[in-house]
Amino acid sequence: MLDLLAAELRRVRAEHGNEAIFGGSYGWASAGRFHHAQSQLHRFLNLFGGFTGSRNSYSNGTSVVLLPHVVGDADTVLRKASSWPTITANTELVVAFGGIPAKNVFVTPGGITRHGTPGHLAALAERNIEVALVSPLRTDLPPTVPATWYPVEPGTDVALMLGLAHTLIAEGLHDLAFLDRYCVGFDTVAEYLKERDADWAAGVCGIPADDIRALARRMAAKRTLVTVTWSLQRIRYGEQPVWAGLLLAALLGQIGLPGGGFGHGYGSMGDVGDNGPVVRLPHLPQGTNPVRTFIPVARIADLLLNPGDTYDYDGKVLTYPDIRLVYWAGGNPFHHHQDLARLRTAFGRPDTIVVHEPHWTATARHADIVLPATLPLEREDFGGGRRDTHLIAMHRAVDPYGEARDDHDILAGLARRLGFADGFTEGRTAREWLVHLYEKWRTADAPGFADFWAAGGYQLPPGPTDFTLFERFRADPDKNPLKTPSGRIELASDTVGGFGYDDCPGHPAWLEPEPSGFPLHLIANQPSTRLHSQLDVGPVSRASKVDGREPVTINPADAANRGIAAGDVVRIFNDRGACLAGAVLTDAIRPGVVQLATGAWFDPVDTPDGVLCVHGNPNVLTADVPSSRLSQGCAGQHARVQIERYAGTPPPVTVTEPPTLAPLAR
Ligand code: PGD
Repeated sequence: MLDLLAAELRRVRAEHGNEAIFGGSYGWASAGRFHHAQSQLHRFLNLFGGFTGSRNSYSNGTSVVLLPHVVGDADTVLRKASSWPTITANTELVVAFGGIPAKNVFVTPGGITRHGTPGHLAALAERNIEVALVSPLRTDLPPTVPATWYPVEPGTDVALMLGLAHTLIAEGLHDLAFLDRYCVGFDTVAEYLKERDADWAAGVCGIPADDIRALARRMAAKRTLVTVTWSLQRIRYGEQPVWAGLLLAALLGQIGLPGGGFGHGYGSMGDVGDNGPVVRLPHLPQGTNPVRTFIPVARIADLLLNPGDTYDYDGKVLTYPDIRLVYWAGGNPFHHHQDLARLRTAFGRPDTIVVHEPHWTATARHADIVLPATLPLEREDFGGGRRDTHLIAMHRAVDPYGEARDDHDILAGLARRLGFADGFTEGRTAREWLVHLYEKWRTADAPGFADFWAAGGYQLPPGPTDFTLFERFRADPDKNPLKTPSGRIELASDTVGGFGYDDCPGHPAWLEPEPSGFPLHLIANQPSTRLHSQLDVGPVSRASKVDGREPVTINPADAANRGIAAGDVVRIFNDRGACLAGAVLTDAIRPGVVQLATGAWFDPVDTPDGVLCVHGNPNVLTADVPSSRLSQGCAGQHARVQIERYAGTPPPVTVTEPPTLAPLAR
């Protein structure tokens, strides 16, 4: 198989050039730093002459394009706003747009040693810190944290934020001195806000105007942290909730004060708000990609379907190259991408699709060549994430299953056939790489590799926690300006406005949703029983299924209107496709809203009405549209749908069994 693949890589490079190889290979892969599948693949493809790559992430790909224009540096807001201990010591009111969903905080890329967020959430409750939960789902905050629930209509947080902002200004509660010294663009937004009072906001977001005004007054009276989850930017016009949340915090004048201001992603990932040391852990060098072409990551189907087409991105006009070979290791696009029927068509276009996978995921099933990869328990590695307390020695627990090999070994075998084995492996086995990377990384205080490995890990020394950027800016904005054109927080941006994008104007704005003929609002959020689609066939995830299908949460009133009872198999559909799911009824969801987590392995059946996923993957329903022309981010968090009780015997779920394979022609 590797001979065949080496020949195909050579052919594509010779006939079409390295640009025709798409190696973005987006995905989480699994814990462990050396065997990180994308790092291995990118090192390999760089040595092969390069590849068309991808930028940003499905997690926060909209924010990371917007924030540099607004605060100069996305990382400032994403990872260096108030730390959890600072919040629990100083904050009096947390206004949590999207909540702080505890289910998301047990992971970080590379692994995580200790789980701090649940303890910090408990501390919020112990210290009687007021929490305003703004979400259609009550489950976006653990039930143990007392909160006032504002069950906002999905996708209307911006209207609520603007209504709050209007109240602050109308009642003279905004901090003019702060706005003057640290921000630009206040006059522009103040003019825009004139028409957007609390009554207007109430009509859009469904929260009573009196409640909006009362919340604004409490925000001005207390040390207030405004937080916005990453899920809120994973929608059409996803820049707006982030920018409007920042505007709200700027009006309060508390940015740079301990426990006040703005935060983004508490509850979106385990390391946000963590005050562990900032340490670069050992990692595999990837080399340099000589090919310059790339896509914003969520444009994968457009890339494959529309070679030669142009599109906007962050003030530039880019062109899709003509992709002939797709190489994926450590990701599951048939889980993470939107409009899976369209993605299926797109995957039919390149000459060859290659996938490394430990499991028979839908992506593996759509590939021409599948190379079985090992799981972390079958290999040796280092584990540890950003701001972690330990570097963990990940010992092999079991031998590799069947013919599975490490991504590194697969790629080393290919590199040998292609004539650059020495460049790829540098003459080292995987174990020798671990020793080499560790010894190169360790300081005098850390034990040698043998002792580190025998001890099972190493406790990292304390280091700078680096939470001071906004504090330094606040202390002296002339000496410590932000990296924006003005050096200040840009409440209105001439740069963004100058791009002329109708779907992302030059200041935070309410943009009307596109009309839909489907009555219910679907939230396709992160699951609580697995990481994305990983181990969906494992016992924890399977125990949560209803009749073997992904549970869909429905308000009892919506269920009753449709004759749906708890435990029924339901069909969720719109004009892009349909899926089956198992009904779970609860009052903890706003009426008119249904929730179906991502990650059920795509199990398609072709029907006269189009594709039906019998297992419950919401990405058959989500639209493959960008958040905006600015960021081209993923907009998969929401979709409009209808639901009905499934009449008759539902088709069985088959994706949990390996596919039947025809013998390989020799
Ligand atoms: P995973 O299920 O983690 O999803 O998308 P992502 O592709 O990261 O896929 C990782 C795959 O890597 C798994 O199939 C796993 O088996 C495989 N794998 C694990 N370890 C290894 C290894 O060592 N080697 C190899 N070769 N393979 C390995 C996640 C993405 O989904 C993200 S980050 C977000 S935030 C998005 N969220 C949403 C959303 O909110 N709503 C919708 N509708 N869609 C989303 N998609 C996005």
